Amino acid sequence: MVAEPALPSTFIAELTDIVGERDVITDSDLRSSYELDWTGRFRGATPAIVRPADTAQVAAIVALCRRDGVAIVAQGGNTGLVAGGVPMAGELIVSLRRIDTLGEVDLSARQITVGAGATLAAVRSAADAAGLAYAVDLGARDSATIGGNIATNAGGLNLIRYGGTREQLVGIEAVLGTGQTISHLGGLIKDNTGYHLPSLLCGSEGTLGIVTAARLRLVTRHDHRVTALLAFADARTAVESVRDLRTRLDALESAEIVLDAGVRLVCEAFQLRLPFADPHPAYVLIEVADSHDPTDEVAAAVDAQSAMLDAAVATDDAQRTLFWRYREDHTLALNTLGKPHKLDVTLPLDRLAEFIDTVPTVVRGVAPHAQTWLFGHVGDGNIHVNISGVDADDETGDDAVLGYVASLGGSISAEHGIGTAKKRWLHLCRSSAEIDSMRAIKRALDPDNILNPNVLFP
Ligand code: FAD
Ligand code: 2HG
Ligand code: ZN
Repeated sequence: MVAEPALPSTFIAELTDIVGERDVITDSDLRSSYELDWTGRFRGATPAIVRPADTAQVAAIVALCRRDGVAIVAQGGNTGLVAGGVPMAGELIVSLRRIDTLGEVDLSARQITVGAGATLAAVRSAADAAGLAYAVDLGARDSATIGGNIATNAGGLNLIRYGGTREQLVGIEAVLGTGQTISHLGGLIKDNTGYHLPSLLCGSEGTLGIVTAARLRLVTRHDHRVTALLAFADARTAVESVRDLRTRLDALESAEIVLDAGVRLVCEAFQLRLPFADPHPAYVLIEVADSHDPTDEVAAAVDAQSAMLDAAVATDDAQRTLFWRYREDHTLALNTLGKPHKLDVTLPLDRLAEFIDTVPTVVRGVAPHAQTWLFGHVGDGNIHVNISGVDADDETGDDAVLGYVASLGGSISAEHGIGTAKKRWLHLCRSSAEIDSMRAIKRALDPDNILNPNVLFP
């Protein structure tokens, strides 16, 4: 929590000249939802939210902020989970939500150009309506924006098949901290003309430029889906089974792990029935999508899993939705326990089961009253560790988990980014030479250090 920040009224008036009175928000009640992160754990404070309608307005705002040294946090849907999109140091919020254009789907190139403020769900629907699909999907699809997805290099539920956001990004438009606008939206898929700026901006968490538009790759839409829930006695057999299923099922789109305690929490929070008559320690949700009905291939692959204790295949949309709720509703259900600490880590696949088995003990060792919840994108080696029952600012559990992750050769952020929440641990995964190089890039593209200056760097 920071002290109430302020900007001179002349500065607010200049912002108003750029975007109009309606789109400069200074009223404290209206500011509140922009200042608080999705988990409720991180509340910042901002003097104002400014809502540009196009790239030229973003450029004008950046120019003004450079002139007066005003720090900016770019914000999309405010679903980020690392306190990167909320004004933890009193920054001005530039909300991109108004820039939500959806271009025509280019069927021959299989691409679409969209505004940064378009929601992921809107982009997915536009692709679907044209008979194609946008490959990235995640639980916050209705609020998360493409600009936010790009800034965090969002991973999500389909990464094992298609890669994450960076792999979908063909071109980008952004206003850099230098005040210059770069716009490279032509959509050429072969284009070796120097540094690939879309890749650089992707995952940069709003520190180098404010993304205003993107050219995205679309993929084949598969109309036949089979979703199954497999039960296992432990994490080791679950992880081994996923490894085997990947070799058997080319069209495997998702492989997600949940554990008994998390499934019970979800079922209690939302009055859902438990998945099987008897509980099992670990469950893997798989989804296969193809242009023909893949039921027989899935059945054969599932039958081959000798360590599996039980399995259920969704026979209709209602059951498929229920299976996904067991997984996706973890994040919502955990919020009923307070304000969990969230750590999105990746482990090498051969250390994953050991991590899942051991990490609750690691947390209890430093925070005896804490409870550890584990679930995630097991096919990618990405486990979400949530710690409940500790104070919002007590980071002893976070420290123990991230140190343990690093000791196993893992990453402290698989997909949510570093934000402000994890910046003190960046050194666990990045050498000082790497951090120096990132700082040099930051200085070159944001010489006045006005773009999200409070995130990423320790
Ligand atoms: P915000 O929260 O608004 O911002 C996130 C970061 O991006 C901030 O640093 C912000 O400054 C920056 N930013 C936002 N817009 C721009 C822009 N136009 N230009 C420059 N910088 C910008 N993430 C995953 O990777 N995989 C998941 O499976 C996943 N599931 C989730 C499920 C739930 C229920 C929730 C709440 C979150 C989930 N997330 C997941 C995290 C989050 O949704 C993603 O990180 C998402 O990409 C954030 O988008 P946003 O528009 O909400 O960004
Ligand atoms: C997910 O995969 C998200 O559901 C959120 O990345 C993870 O709540 C979390 O910790
Ligand atoms: Zn995730």
